[in-house]
Amino acid sequence: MYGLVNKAIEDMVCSHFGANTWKEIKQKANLEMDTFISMEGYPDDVTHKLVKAASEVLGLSASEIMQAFGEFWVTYTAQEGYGEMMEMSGDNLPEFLENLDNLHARVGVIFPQLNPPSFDCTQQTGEALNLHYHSSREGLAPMVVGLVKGLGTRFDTEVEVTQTQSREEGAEHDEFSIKYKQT
Ligand code: 1DX
Repeated sequence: MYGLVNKAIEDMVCSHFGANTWKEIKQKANLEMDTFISMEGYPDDVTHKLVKAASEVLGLSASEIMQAFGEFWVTYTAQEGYGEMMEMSGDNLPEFLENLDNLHARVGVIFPQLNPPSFDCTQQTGEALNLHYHSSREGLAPMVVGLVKGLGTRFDTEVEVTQTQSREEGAEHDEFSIKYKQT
């Protein structure tokens, strides 16, 4: 994944727990590199090692960290140069989710090492939808829960996310039932 992802993890840990805790996590992860360049590609393993080390140091499950990270990602990217792109992608939760593949397509033109997931919305009503998540990466469903919650905060929308299909349990892809109400 692009270094932007690892930098976002660093920023999240530092803002909540401080630079010393981050140092400890980085040491535990035992990485080749000391800093990350946003626009450079890194093996997914680097991100996995960071999440595993953070989980050990902070005493939180990997799934809790990934969910918190999903929420963090929405505000982080809006602040770190991708605010305009986020604004172009929708004015409300369902619209943004519908536009995610377009957002990734635009990023992918400029950053060809992007390996984007794909999102589909079905059974859409004014207050609910089913979100289908296809990714070549495994284990990121908890992050998607956090991403949707982060979008809820972004759009002042109360949101309830329930995973209804799981690839870990043999389904072909992950699926989420999303209920929402703009306040
Ligand atoms: F609900 O399943 C809301 O590296 C959502 O594979 C979901 O392959 C917002 F410059 C710049 C760059 C860089 C911008 F090249 C990424 F560095 C992308 C900014 C998306 C904002 C996907 C990150 C692939 C890296 C799913 C989890 C990963 C998608 C991560 C969240 C808006 C983003 O993001 C999976 C990679 C951006 C960029 C957004 C993602 C890669 C998302 C969302 N994805 C890199």
